[in-house]
Order: sequence, then C-alpha cells, then structure tokens
Amino acid sequence: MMFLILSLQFLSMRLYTHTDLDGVMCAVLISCVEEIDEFRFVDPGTVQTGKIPFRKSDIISDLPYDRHCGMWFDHHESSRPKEGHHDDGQTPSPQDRGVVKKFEGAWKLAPSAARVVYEYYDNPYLEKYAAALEATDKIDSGQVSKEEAENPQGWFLFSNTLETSAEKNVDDNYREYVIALIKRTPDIAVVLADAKVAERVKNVKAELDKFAQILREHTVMMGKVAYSDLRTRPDLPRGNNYLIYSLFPNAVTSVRLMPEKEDKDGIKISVGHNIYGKKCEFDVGAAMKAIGGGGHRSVGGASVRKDEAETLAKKIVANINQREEERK
Ligand SMILES: [Mn+2]
Repeated sequence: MMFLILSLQFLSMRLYTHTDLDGVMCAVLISCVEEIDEFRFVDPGTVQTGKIPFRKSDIISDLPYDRHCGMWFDHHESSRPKEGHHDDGQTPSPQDRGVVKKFEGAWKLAPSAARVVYEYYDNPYLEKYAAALEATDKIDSGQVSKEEAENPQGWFLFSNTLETSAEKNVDDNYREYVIALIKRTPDIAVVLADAKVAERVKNVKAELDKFAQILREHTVMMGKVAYSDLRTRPDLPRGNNYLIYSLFPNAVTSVRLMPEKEDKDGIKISVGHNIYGKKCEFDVGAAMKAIGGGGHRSVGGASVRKDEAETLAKKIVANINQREEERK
C-alpha cells in the first residue's frame, strides 16, 4: 500500500504555466491531451531563479525552460533554444539554464505559447478551441485596439479578470476554475455569463469606468497635449495606459500629474506619446531625465516636489506644443 502511494506520488503530472490568458489556454489544451494532476501558476522570473524543484513528470508552458522538466512549450524569443548546445547533464550556468537543443515539447516564434501547443499536438479534438486561440494570439502579442482599450469585450475582457486579487492563492483558485469552465465550453459568451467570471468582470468594468470618468473630469487639452491633473485623486483605480488616447484622440502626447504613493510631498509626472496617433518627435525620456526622472523616447516619468510640479509639467506641455508647431 505504501509503495502504491509512493509510486502514484511519483507519477503525478504537474503543469507549470504562466498566470495570464496564454498560460491558462496552454493549461486548457495540454490537460485535454495529457493526464494533468495539478496546475501550478508561476511567473517567468520564478522559473529563472532555478529554485522550483521540477521533476521529469512535469510539463512547463509559456515560461522559460528548466532542464529538469519532462516537457516544455514556449514562444518567447528570450528562451529560443540555441543550436550546438547539448543538454549533457552538467549543471548549466544561470544564463544557460534555459538554453537547450534537445527537449520534449516545442518552441516556436508564435504569437502565443498556446498556439505552439495546439500545433504540436495537432489533435482534431482541440479544434473547438480555434476561436479562443485566435483571441489569445492577439492579446498575448499586444494587439489591443483603441476600442478594446476603452471598452474591453470578449476574451480581452476575460483576460483582465485573471489577475485581480491581492492574494495569489485566490487568483490561482479562480484560474483553475476557469480552466475547467473553458474545457466544458470554449464559447466566450458562456464563459462571461458564468457567475464567478461575471462577478470579476463587473469589478474590472467598474474600475475602468471610474478610471475613465476621473480622467475625463481632470483632463484638458492644452494645444496638442492631453493634460491630466490628478493631484487631488489618490483614489485613481487601476486602468490602462491606452485609455487616455481613446478619450482624447487628438492628443499627440499625454502629460499626467499624480500624487506620489510613497512620498506625500512628491508628485509624479508621467508623459507618453499617443500610440494610436501620428508620430510624435518629442523625446520624453530626455525631458524626464532633465528633471530627475527617466524613460524611453515615447514614455517616461519623473518624481518632483509638490511646489514645483505644475510649473514643470506646464513647461513640458509648452515644449511639446512648440515642437509640434515647428513641424508644420
Ligand atoms: Mn505567452
């Protein structure tokens, strides 16, 4: 009896997958064709630490490779298997941990890891997930339209419900629940109508609505810049960075002032180009660096003193508008 329990323990198959929609879809597909006993949801960084004790009976999807696992599916360029390196059983250096030539499973430069899984198994039984896969491909490769950013629908809306709780454990239970749900029916209308999903959707929508309302109330167009003064709104809910451009489509750039969370005497200035609009020449990163912050050419931020925040922000607005004038 003892022996039986031990061997069952040994044989139990665990799927380690990412916490997002792609990870969940990998779990749906893989568990249709493999006997998965347990799902574990982790971030890429956790796999890269090398501290997860993977076994040969484990499968990894939408995450970096670990040579101790039995099977692996991924699509990230950063974990592309290199030619000429053999898994010779020696302990790899941390940089080499994910680099293998031979492994069970598949790596492909695809829009989603779920797509890699789907093509690998090439099983007619999985064809009913074709529409869900199309959506996963788009979302996982960042193709979110202006309309979707403003009014999330379907699979994108659903994807927003996967990471909403402060406790990972609660989200993990929810992810397991929706994996079973999607396996029963991959019809997104049915999935969204499920009571547990609908409750999360309500929260996601309420937060986004509140976010949009606050943005509208506190934003004015200054020339070509959408200027949002949110210094009096520490209650700003989690939204997304694309929404401002669908609310103010004529803005070339957005400039936002917010209370600094860690420092009550500080104000955060955030600046970004309108990704849906015409190309902007203003170098955001350089401008932010000049006032003690940083960032990229198209997006950046700085933390400044309360008493100088407005003056600095309006100077940036003036500089952007001047830059736009010069282009005419
Ligand atoms: Mn992915």
